[in-house]
Amino acid sequence: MSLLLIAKNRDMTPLSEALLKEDANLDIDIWPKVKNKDRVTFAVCWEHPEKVLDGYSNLKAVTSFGAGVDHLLKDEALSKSVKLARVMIPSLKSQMTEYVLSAIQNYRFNTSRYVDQKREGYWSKHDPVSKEDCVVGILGIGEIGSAVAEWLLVNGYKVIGWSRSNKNIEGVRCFDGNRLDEFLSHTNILVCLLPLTKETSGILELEHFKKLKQPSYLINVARGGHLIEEDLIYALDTGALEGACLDVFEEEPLPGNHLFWNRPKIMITPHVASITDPKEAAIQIAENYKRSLSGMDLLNEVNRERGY
Ligand code: NDP
Ligand code: OXD
Repeated sequence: MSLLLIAKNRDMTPLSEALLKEDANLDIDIWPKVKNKDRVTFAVCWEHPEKVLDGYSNLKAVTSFGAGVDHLLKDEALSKSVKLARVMIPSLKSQMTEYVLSAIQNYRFNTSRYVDQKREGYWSKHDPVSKEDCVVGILGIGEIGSAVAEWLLVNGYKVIGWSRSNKNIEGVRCFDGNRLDEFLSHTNILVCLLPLTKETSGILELEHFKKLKQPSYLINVARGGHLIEEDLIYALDTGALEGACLDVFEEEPLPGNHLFWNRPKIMITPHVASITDPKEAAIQIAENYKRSLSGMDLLNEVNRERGY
């Protein structure tokens, strides 16, 4: 029995080392070097190449190396009998809370305008956006969204949340799936922390931007597929949105000729809002490997029907 680690753009050696610290007897392969496909029963995947999981007939379970599982669910080579899981560890939440808070503060205090002005040697003051005009609406108030909400509350922001099922989080007014328009009408800063599914794909669209409370700003830290890119440009040009901070994109890396690069109102980071720590993740992955061998439910198992 062996574990296979597959990632296109990430070195999986630190994860392999951390897994061996958890259990020195593990037999681990790092793709593309695979000793014996038939021995592989468990795989860890991050942005794996298409069809790379073809031909692993003894695969019992696959875990994403991150919180999102959209890359696993769209892989048709994965049989429905293979269990799916994701990594959910405290540092994924704490990094995201810091990222979202700093994106909000950058917007409020005009940080990117001052960076542009410095480049041009130009001195001009801009009023900060008041906290009262910064009601933060979190789309997807799950594991990460609720941690972000709590941290923003501690920092004095008013926070509201939207999720499929109703939630009861102290200090956060929550709206269930049927009340999206109401949620949007109370939101200035829209933060997307939804999983990418059939229902949530394209949710960041013009009709929804127009329903936001003014002034409004967008932070997308979930997936590029949530955003209709041309709607963002239109919303920025027509004033429906003041600006946006984007960490994720339909195509990553964002192509060099993409029109987002030349838009001063769009802040861009290269999918770094929250990065899985291999040492912390190894504990959960080693446990899930053992569980998969004995046919138990996995930690943070994915519900294929819901898509997350
Ligand atoms: P969770 O599964 O814990 O939470 C998802 C939330 O979205 C839940 O509240 C869920 O509602 C809600 N939701 C799902 N579908 C719908 C729907 N159709 N309508 C309304 N609400 C819906 O996810 P996480 O918080 O762990 O992560 C969210 C996403 O963040 C990940 O899928 C990933 O794409 C992204 N991410 C990005 C990172 C980055 O570096 N940029 C890092 C980590 C994650 P309910 O509670 O009712 O089920
Ligand atoms: C994740 C991510 O899903 O990094 O964990 O995007």
